[in-house]
Amino acid sequence: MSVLKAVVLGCLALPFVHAAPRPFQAGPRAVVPGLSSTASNGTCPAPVTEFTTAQVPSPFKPFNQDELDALVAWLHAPERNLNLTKAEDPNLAMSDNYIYHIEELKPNKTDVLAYLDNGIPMPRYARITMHEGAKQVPVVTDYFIGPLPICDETAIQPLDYFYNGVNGPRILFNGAISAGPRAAAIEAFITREMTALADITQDVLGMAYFGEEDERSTLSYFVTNPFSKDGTQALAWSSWRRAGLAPYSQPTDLNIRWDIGGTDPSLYKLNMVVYNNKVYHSAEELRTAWKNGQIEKRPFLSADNSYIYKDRKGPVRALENRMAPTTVEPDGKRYKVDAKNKYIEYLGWKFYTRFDSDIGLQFYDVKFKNERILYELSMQDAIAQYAGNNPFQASTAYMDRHYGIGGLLNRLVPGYDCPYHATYLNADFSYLLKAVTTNNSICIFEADIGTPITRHFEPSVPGSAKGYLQSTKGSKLVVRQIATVGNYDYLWDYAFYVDGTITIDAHASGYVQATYYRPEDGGQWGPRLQESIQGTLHTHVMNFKADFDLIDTANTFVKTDIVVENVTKEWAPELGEFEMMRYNFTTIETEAQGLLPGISNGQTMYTVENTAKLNKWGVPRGYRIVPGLSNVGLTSQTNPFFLKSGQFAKQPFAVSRQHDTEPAASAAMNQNVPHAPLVEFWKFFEDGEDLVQQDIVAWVNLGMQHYTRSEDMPNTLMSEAHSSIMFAPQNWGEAELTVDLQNAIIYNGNDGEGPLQPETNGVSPPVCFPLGNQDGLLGVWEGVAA
Ligand SMILES: *[C@@H]1O[C@H](CO)[C@@H](O)[C@H](O)[C@H]1NC(C)=O
Ligand SMILES: *[C@@H]1O[C@H](CO)[C@@H](O)[C@H](O)[C@H]1NC(C)=O
Ligand SMILES: *[C@@H]1O[C@H](CO)[C@@H](O)[C@H](O)[C@H]1NC(C)=O
Ligand SMILES: *[C@@H]1O[C@H](CO)[C@@H](O)[C@H](O)[C@H]1NC(C)=O
Ligand SMILES: *[C@@H]1O[C@H](CO)[C@@H](O)[C@H](O)[C@H]1NC(C)=O
Ligand SMILES: *[C@@H]1O[C@H](CO)[C@@H](O)[C@H](O)[C@H]1NC(C)=O
Ligand SMILES: [Cu+2]
Repeated sequence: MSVLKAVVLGCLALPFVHAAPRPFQAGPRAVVPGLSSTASNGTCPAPVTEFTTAQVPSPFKPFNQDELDALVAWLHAPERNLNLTKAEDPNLAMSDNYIYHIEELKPNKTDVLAYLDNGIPMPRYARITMHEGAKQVPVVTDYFIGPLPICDETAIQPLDYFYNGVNGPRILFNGAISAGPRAAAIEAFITREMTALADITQDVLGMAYFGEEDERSTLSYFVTNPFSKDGTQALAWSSWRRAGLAPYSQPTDLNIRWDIGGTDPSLYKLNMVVYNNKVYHSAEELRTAWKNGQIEKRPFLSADNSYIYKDRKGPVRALENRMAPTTVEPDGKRYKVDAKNKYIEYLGWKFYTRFDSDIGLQFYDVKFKNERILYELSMQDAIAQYAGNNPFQASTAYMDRHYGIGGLLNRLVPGYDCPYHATYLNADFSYLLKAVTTNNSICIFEADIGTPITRHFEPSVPGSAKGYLQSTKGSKLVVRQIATVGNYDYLWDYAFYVDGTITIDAHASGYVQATYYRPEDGGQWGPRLQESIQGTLHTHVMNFKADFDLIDTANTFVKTDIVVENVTKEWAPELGEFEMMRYNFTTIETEAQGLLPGISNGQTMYTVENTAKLNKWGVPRGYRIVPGLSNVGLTSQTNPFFLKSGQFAKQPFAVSRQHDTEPAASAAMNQNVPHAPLVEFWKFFEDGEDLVQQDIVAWVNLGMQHYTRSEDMPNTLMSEAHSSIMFAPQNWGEAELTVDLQNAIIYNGNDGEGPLQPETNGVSPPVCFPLGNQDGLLGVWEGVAA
């Protein structure tokens, strides 16, 4: 361990330090104002972390196991008359009714605000997803139950008001998730069919499938989504891949479609086989072709699959044996967490978080300097649409809400996934019929934004030979979650800056869903990535709901375009007519105008304003929605796989009226019914409601066109697989909002004789924090002042 490393670790009193902290051997260095000595003693005491308690207990509370059990018992009571079979019944069949999932119903905004602002107690409800295979027309239905705790008034009702699709709160059974008895039936059926084809797959692919648990299986498969259009049929493509680590990146050229319609698995059928772009309509047809030697075999997957492992290889780079830089908090944490209420305070920011299995983290009642900015900030869905010269990739259109993003968080690795010293929160939620806690799966940390937040240098000030310089430290609080949804790891950061800015950043890593390499494809769907595989062109889109409540709920959406016009000016007679730009303001008056285009050349600014609340200068106080990196949408408007289910992703920006009846842009069950989804986003806009000084919601997208590259192997890089958006104050205050910060320095040239004295507002590194010669604050001006 190098001396520097020992000092840094010792100074921060990390609990897991291997070597005992060693005293710091300080070299000479410049005087740092505010420091009582010039040398660190090398051992900072562990700073005391402060906690907080939310003034109002969180309005959101996942059910504990007792509450879930009570709901299950209540639903199963004979007087409910629901003809339910126990979900844990070993003979549970698709043709039974059973409770699939229970969670806290997302409460109405009306009720949450009445509770937060006026202390009016909130009613509590449950959302239930029921598989109803015993019904005459088998369906899956969402219900809500309440009020809770269970009492005489407690009732179960279809959750009509959440959903605007043609089938209300239900989908036809064929669109149901492949889980429980259905998943088991599909696996048993595919095992039978593939075992019967084992001689052919062994010959053509060099691999075979005998079932997930069977040790002879060298193949594995994945059934892609969506496998239905509107729930009337279910035709599911499966891609055949090498079993083991990361099958997604080891596909063969074999794709098979299964008819998995209905609740009777004895009616399941092999529907189509596609190998080497040739279609076989039945197993018999395939076998006949094989026997007759009519199958043109492609090369086996390369035996070497070392490319999927990230084990270190190659020479070590100079100095790379040293630990990478990291965020440090030499003075302790500047944020406070109430872990019980999942409530956080940071330098003027206050907010609650909510969590559910569909989408994970959400933010509520976000206030800055005691004024409400957002009622809700929440991801709605994370989707991906693929394309490729084979049926599996061409029909893949994932909606990750379906898989339960919140349920797919995993433990964050300290020092790697999150900086050392981060604070970890558990995710508490319910999934299926269980109360779940995923320990340490959300991290909170403060970070340097990497630049000063403001800065200026004026070389000389009138009346003084010296200048004026100010620089203010830029910091932000980051709340992070990482969900591993199958092949991909998605990282989402929500950051709250000292200047009132909020950012969302999404990054992706993990394995690409690759395609078998076919040189004749000419790279049209992706380049060759390894011996046997090529990349697959796809689009990622993540939709976010930003329910701004700037001060109160009466807000207005304004579009400011920079337009260019030919003008003549009396003061420029020699120019005649010349082009000049100006702002042109458009208030988005109604939802009919609420579906907004993307921004070209930055010549449009979208702002949410409260036109009844003016700043000191008479300008409406507002926030701007600033597009960031890669705010992409889906490339196709009419593709069948996202026809009506993914409308939110076809829309660069949108603004609608907030309604408790339009709580989300997507739904977990949208996945398999793209032609009859629970939520059709564009319907929010059909009634053309007034948007001026109303409770409005902005819907925005992050995403990326994934131009796959050999650098996606073994895992996609978070540097480029990155998308962001920013919400920034726009005339929110009378001036920028960091003028109150003490972490700021001023050198004011009017101070008279002697070296220029910095003013650091009483904040400087603690004595124990090692600084180098270059860190002195005195003398930096002497060259300039001369
Ligand atoms: C109740 O469900 C079972 C299957 O679990 C079904 O066989 C039966 O017909 C159903 N009863 C009624 C009255 O719907
Ligand atoms: C939420 O609001 C909607 C629309 O007003 C209403 O229909 C619904 O019953 C409310 N839900 C609850 C749980 O009170
Ligand atoms: C989560 O943390 C709790 C409390 O520290 C502990 O009892 C439990 O075993 C942990 N769960 C897992 C899965 O590690
Ligand atoms: C301004 O006038 C010039 C010359 O007629 C023309 O080429 C240009 O397109 C005009 N610009 C705009 C914005 O109308
Ligand atoms: C300016 O905005 C108004 C109101 O939306 C619109 O009618 C007009 O066409 C815009 N002008 C230009 C030059 O874009
Ligand atoms: C080092 O300095 C800090 C104050 O910054 C003090 O709390 C600590 O006790 C000192 N440690 C030693 C070993 O002197
Ligand atoms: Cu991707």
